[in-house]
Amino acid sequence: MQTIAAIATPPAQGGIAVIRVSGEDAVRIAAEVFRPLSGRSVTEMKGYTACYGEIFDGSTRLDDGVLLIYRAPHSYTGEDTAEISCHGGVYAAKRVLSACFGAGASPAQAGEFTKRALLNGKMSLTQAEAVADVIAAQNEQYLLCAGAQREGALYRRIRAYADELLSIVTLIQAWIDYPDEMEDEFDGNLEADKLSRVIAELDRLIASHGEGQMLRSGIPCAIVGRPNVGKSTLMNLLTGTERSIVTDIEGTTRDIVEETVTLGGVMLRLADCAGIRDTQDTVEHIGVERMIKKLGEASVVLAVFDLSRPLTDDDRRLMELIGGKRVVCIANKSDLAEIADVSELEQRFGKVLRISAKDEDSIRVIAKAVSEISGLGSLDLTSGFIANERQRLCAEAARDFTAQALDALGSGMTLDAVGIMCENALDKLYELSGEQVSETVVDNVFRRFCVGK
Ligand SMILES: Nc1nc2c(ncn2[C@@H]2O[C@H](COP(=O)(O)OP(=O)(O)OP(=O)(O)O)[C@@H](O)[C@H]2O)c(=O)[nH]1
Ligand SMILES: [Mg+2]
Repeated sequence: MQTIAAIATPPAQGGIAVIRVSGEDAVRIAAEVFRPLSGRSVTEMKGYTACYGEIFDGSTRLDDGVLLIYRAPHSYTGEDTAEISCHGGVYAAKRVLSACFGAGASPAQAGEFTKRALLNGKMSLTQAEAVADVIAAQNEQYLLCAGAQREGALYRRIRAYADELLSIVTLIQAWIDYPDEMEDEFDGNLEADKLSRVIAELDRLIASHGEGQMLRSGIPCAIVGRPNVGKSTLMNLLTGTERSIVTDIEGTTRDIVEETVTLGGVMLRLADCAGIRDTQDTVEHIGVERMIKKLGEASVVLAVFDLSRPLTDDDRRLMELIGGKRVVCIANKSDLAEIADVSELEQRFGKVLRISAKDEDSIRVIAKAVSEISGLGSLDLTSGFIANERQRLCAEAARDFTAQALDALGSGMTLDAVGIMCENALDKLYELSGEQVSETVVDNVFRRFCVGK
């Protein structure tokens, strides 16, 4: 396999840039471009050793930096690898890379280092995919889950289901080969129980896809209510910014203002919307329409009411609009005299949070409620989850084949047929884990990676 090279750090100015070279000729190429100041020989450097020196392109000195050597198979890719750290200038890094090309390296494709790690048995496909998830993580919770996935959590989970199916297939095979001896061994009810268990587990796994997506990108969360109840004040409190304009004029917010925050360990994609009311104002009317659309997309709704005034028909229209949603009911302006009939809100929502959007302590109260209502605060995906579309499609197909196997068993079809359905399900699980997967699928996975990873 050719020796490849790429810049592993982002194409921006920074403290250092790292140029990664991997393959049979990695150490020779490093020796050509890097001269240790100590005079030691690069080709004799052991794995996991580093040295300081100068970087050259032919006779041109480019920079000074550090060379780190990994020896196969003890490297990320499983191949000999050299990492040259130079000063973090965009041009400096590009020049060091071109010096490596000059010494015989080929440009790495997107994700090619990780692809080689996969091909060299350093990790499974789901572990390789998790590398992209660790890189994409923007909050603590997702980082922990992606980290567990990287350690093989999903792989282990799939293996457990595959082992269960395999035990059924093996039993059926034995029954077909030795029907007389196996007559007492095969208990249809027992095998049906096993299949039902696998189906339930796969259903749980498939559901983890949506949860994982929410952890990764944040929960879409709309802040709604009639004009002037304090939605934008709340938005600013939760984001710790002055993103939304606040005035005492009704209909201040028209366009949707969006910001991402982490509350109670849960990442929220907050959308501050126009206040709901009938209006002749063309611009505000469009704002209300956008609010209704945003409400449709929201998984969690922060419904804001004004404690200091009686509830109105617009409040009641809102209550109808958010029926069926996960709602945190917020009775705002608790610093003023309570005029609104809170029992009406309590009847509708059960729990009502009396807060003031001008009081910092309200953040904690709302964070707790959001964490509870979304169910994500306590969600633990560290036992593995479905992280992307490829995995979801495989898991769904495996689930459907297992359900067909269970139907076949229940409806008295031949055990042969049951066995074939189980084998189909197994194939899908092996595709999911990457143990049985086409080159095209693998290429597609790594195409989404960045160059240098
Ligand atoms: N006393 C008091 N006033 C508040 C509180 N929250 C908001 N306000 C005031 O209520 C008025 C309206 O606040 P906004 O945040 O602009 O209300 P809004 O719901 O975004 O209004 P629209 O954008 O018009 O829909 C402003 O004068 C705020 O200062 C609160 O907790 N207590
Ligand atoms: Mg507003």
